[in-house]
Amino acid sequence: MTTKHTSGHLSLDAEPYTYEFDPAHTALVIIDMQRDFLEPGGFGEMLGNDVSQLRRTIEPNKLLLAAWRAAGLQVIHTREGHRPDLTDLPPAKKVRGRGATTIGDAGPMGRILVRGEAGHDIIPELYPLPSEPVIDKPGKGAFYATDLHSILQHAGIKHLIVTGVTTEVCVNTTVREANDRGYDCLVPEDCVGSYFPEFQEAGLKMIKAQGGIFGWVSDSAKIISALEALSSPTT
Ligand code: TIU
Repeated sequence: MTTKHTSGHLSLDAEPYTYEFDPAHTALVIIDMQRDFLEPGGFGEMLGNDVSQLRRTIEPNKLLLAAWRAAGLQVIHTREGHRPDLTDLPPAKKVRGRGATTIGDAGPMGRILVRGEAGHDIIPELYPLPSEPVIDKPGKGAFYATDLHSILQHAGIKHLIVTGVTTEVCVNTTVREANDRGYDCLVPEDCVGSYFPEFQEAGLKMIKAQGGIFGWVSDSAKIISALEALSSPTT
């Protein structure tokens, strides 16, 4: 059940307990919904991963993004990737995995995880509007070596709804970074995905364990109905 709390303040069912937020001070942060991670024939699939595990998040993210935009709230997108000259690519990251094809090499949709290449860009279903900041991040966390914290601070943001891929890698790292910087993070479980079902489950459990050690877990339908309560208050 979703309730309208007080003017501008919403609360919704979440684990480990009710999540309370003021939408005007809350950003929807969509992590790395990039073609190379999600599309058949991309880098993720080339590594042997099952992209359908991630693709099930597209529709719920579309609905949540549409509701968030309709309410006029802050949206931020991120992309994992590197400069074309790879000067921001740590050598350790370049060689990790000992793959024949690694970051910066020619891949199925251009150079892998290089800014400006087709595979690096966000999938068309969730494409950013010109007014929505896109954070290009060289790491797994969205705060490391980016201006995300400044952008959020200038916009007065205190709460983050974090969606995207992958649950245990870039979403988890970003939620941990955000938590340490004082943001209250909510993760809608249907809007985050992992190539590995066991990591999807564990990645969500880690966030909400120990009284919400890093944040809260809920789902997109609850967030959308909370927003509807905001736009049509009953009393
Ligand atoms: N965005 C993100 O999670 N990047 C990754 O590399 N994820 C993997 O699961 N490999």
